[in-house]
Formats: sequence, structure tokens, C-alpha cells
Amino acid sequence: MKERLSEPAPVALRSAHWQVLEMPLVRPFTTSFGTERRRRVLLLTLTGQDGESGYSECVAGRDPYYSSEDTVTVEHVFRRYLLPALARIAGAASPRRFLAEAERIRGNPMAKAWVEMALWDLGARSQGTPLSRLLGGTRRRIEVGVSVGIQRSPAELVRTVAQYRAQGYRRIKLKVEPGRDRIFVEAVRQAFPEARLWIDANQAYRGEHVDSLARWVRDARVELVEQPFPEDALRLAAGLARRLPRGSLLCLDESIRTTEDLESALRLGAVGAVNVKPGRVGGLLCARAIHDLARDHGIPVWCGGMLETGIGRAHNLALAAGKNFLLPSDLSASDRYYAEDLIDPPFRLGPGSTLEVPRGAGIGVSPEPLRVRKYLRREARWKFPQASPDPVGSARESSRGSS
Ligand code: OSB
Ligand code: MG
Repeated sequence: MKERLSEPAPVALRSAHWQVLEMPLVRPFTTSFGTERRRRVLLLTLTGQDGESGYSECVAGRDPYYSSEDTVTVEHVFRRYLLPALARIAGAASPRRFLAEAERIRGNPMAKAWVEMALWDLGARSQGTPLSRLLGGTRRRIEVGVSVGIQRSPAELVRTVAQYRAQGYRRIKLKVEPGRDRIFVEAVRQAFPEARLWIDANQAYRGEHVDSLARWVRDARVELVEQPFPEDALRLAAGLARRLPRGSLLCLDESIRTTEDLESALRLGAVGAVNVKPGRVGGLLCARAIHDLARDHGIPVWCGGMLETGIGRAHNLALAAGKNFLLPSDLSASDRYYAEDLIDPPFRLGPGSTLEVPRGAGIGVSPEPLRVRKYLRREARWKFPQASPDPVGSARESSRGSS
């Protein structure tokens, strides 16, 4: 079933305001690429000439361990290239016009997505429409799961999973790496015989691991294996995919940056599911293109997360409202990540391991100014000149504390 995508009408921009926040996580999050204790949140507010604002959050991490971008490269590319690109279309800004203007800037999908997603929110709010509806989504509740970081011991992992299960999460994704995998996952399987168990290695395995992986994944009844090998190692992924039992999917996250990547993976038989993250692939238009191609090939997708606050989570929920998001997404309640979210009320887990898609215009939620102040480190503003064809503007910057 195809969903219609309607793009928002272009909006004349008045200003861009970006803020750098430091938000402590409720508990450290360990993956095969490192441990995160707090997240540096880049928040963007684009305001139109009529006073309406659109928001977005960048998914880049503090370090380039998950992918090549980090929060410093994003800010550099944003100030030096993306903001001027935005200024050139400021008279009539839309996601598609922005991406066309930014096309000659290679790579940097997280930086581009940061701008593109704010334009979606601004455009949707300006016409009073929920973003989920523009994206063609019809579902009001999204089935979600929780992504659990690597723990010190199997017993500790079982205790942590028990807490999430008690909160109502049905599908549990366990982060793994060589050496902290089989006995950890088997302990969880033994404690929760009925749980839907997924694993995510964030590229940590190599060719030498294929045999043992195929064996213990089958024995522990793991339903989905996410990004076991390096992002470009599609042949390894295809090799493992061939050896997984029926009912167990090889899922790609970091490997699928574009529709071309997905085409290559399809040709090789290296993909059974895709974790689509708009903030990672260059925004909602790119995410939808990947989603559409997967759908046309009968490949189920789901929406991943990057420990976003309620702002980034709301964009993800709007996308995941599409009915071809057939697998439970990594969109947990606010309290899984932050003691205090930037939005109020926070996202709460609903019946049947679900989150509700906001009904309001745009992403349907807004950052609470007092909360933003509390975690703010630095901010800067750019005013777009009114109806001037030249990419000139004025940047003002203020600092609070260290960066
Ligand atoms: O690989 O899916 C991932 C978090 C940060 C970076 C990469 C990943 C993740 C997660 C967390 O798994 C998902 C979430 O936001 O709940
Ligand atoms: Mg992943």
C-alpha cells in the first residue's frame, strides 16, 4: 500500500537560532563503539516571516564513532555552508529546495537533516497540519521497543531488561560486541522465554565471527540482527543473512545511507530489514525514499533512534506513523533517556508497548524554554534579510560557560 507524501508549501524565513545543550542521560549507554553519559544536543529553531517556528534536533554524537560526523563537524558545516545555502532560498524555503541548494556540499547527512527536518516542521505548522499527515501516516499509535546498552555482566543485563519489561516494553534490543554477546543474550532468553529479542552490534563483528554468530543467534531465538559488520562489508552481511534461520532478519542501520546503498544490499541479498533514521540519512525526504524502495521490495522497515530528546523523537514518530513501518521502532518513552525531557508533557509508554503520535500541527511538541535554558551552553542567531536576493545576513553569538 503506497502512502502519499505531500510536501509543505515554501515559507519565507526570518531567522535561524541554534543552541548547544548538554543533557545528562538517566544511565550510561554503552555500545560496541563506546559509552555515552550525556548527550550534546544541537537544537535548531527556524522562524518564518509570519512568526511561526519549526524545530529540529541533530542526531550527531560527540565523537565520530557511530558514523563520520560529530557535533563539531555539524556545527562547522552548518555555519559555513548550510546556513548560506538556506539564506539563498530564504524567500521561499522548503525541504526540497534546501536539499537542492545544498547538493554540492558532499556528505554530511546529519548536518543536512538538521536543517531539512526543521523546514518540515515549520512548513507543516505554517499550514496547520500534523507532520505525520504530510508524510502520509495514518497510525495514531506506534509499536515501540527499547534499546539496552551493554552491561557489565549477564546478571546485570537480566536485571536491566526486567525493569524495562516491567515498564511495558515488549521488544528488547540488546547491544552486543564480540566477547559480550552469546552468554549475555542467552541469559536474557532464559529469563524471558517469550520476549522478542533483537541484537545490535554497531559494526563490531568480522568475517571470523560469522559461523558462531549464526549458531548462537539461532539457539537464542534472536529475531533480528542489526548491523553486525562494518558499514561497507555488504558481502559479509549477505553471508550471514543466508545462514540465519527463517524468522530471523539481517537488519542494516549504518550501511544504508542512501537508496543506492539499499539497491546494492538488495542485489547482494544482504538485507532483510532496514533501520531508517531520518536524522542519519539526510532528512525525511531521503528517509522516505529509502522506505519506499524497501517497501517495493517487500523489505520491512522500522524507525531507529539516536537518544534524541522529545524534539527529535517527535519527528521520528511522525515518520513511523506510516503503515509500512512494520517492525517495532526504537522510540522509547522520555524517561528511558532523560530525567527531564525538553518537552512537557514527556512521551510516555502506552498500552501494548506503544507511543502516541502527537496530533498537533508540525511535530506537535515544542521545546520548553525554561528547560532549554537549564541545559544551554551556547547559542547563536542569524537574521535573514527581508526579501534580499543576496546571501548576506548578520550572525550574533552569545556564550554561556564552556563549549
Ligand atoms: O545503532 O541504533 C543504534 C543510539 C545511539 C547511536 C546508535 C544507536 C542507538 C540506539 C538507541 O540503539 C536507540 C534509541 O534512541 O532508543
Ligand atoms: Mg543500530
